[in-house]
Amino acid sequence: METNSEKFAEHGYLVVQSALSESDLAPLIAVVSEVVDARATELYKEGVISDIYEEMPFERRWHAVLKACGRENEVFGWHTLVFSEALFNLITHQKVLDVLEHLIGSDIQFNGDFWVRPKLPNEKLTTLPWHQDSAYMPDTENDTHLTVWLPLVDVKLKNGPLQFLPGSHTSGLQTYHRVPNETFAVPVLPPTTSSDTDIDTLEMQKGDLLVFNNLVFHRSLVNHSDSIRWSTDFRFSRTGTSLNGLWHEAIACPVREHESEQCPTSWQTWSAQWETSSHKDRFV
Ligand SMILES: O=C(O)CCC(=O)C(=O)O
Repeated sequence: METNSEKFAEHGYLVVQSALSESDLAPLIAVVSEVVDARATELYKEGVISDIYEEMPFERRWHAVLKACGRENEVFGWHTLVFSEALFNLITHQKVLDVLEHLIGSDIQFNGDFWVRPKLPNEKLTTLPWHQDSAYMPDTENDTHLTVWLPLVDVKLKNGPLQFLPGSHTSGLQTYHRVPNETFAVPVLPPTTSSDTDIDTLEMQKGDLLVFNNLVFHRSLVNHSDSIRWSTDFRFSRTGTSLNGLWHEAIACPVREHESEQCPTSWQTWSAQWETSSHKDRFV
C-alpha cells in the first residue's frame, strides 16, 4: 500500500483525516469569533446595524453582520486580525508538524504566511481560479513550500471545497498574467483536464488536514450554501530554504528541529518578532 509520503509525491497534496480534534481547533475559532464580535459591536455602536447577532453560530454570524450593513468582505483573508497565541499553537501543533516531518524531514520552518478565510456565500472574492501557489510567491518554484489547510467547518460540495489536479505539480511553474476582474493572476494556459475525473474535489470534515505543495494546481469553488466556509492555512518549508524577501519573511521562524526534537520558537519569541517588525502594520 502507498504510504502518505508516496501519495504526496505522486499527487502533490495529501489529506490526513481526523488529524486534529475539536479541542485543537477551538482556541483559534474562539479568536475568530472574538474578532467578529468586536466588529459587530463596533458597527452597532456606530449605528450601522441594529442587532449584533450574538446568538448566531460561528458559520453564520459574520455573514449576517455584513448583510445587515449592506457590505461584503473587503479582503479574501484575515491576517493581522487573528494574530494570537491560539494561532501560534496551531501552526506549531505537534500533530501538524508530525505530518510535515514525514514529507520534508525534521528541520522545519514556518514561512510566516498565515490566513483565516471567511468564504462567504456566493462570493467572487474568495472563489479562486486554477493556480499554483508559487505564482503568488516570487522565486519559490525551485524549492518545496508546503501549505497546511485546515477547515474550521465541514466542507461539502455545496459550500465551496478546494479542487486539485493530482500530479499537476510535475510540469513546473506555468506562466501567469493578470486579467480584468480577477483579483489573482491566472495561468496563461489553464491546465487541461481530459475529463472531470481528473479533478479531485476535497470534501473534508473539520479536523482533517490538507497539505499541498507550491506547484500543484488547485482552485476554490463558489460557496453555494447559506453559511460561511471558514478555513485557515499556513506555509512551511525546510529550515534554511530561502524565502527570497517574501512579504512575510520577517515573521518566519523555525518550528521543529532535528537535534532537540522540539519547537525552537516560543510564542513569546514569535510575538516579540512580530512586534519589532513592520510586518504587523501591513495587513488586516
Ligand atoms: O482557502 C481557499 O479557499 C483557497 C486557498 C488556496 O487556494 C491557497 O491557499 O492557495
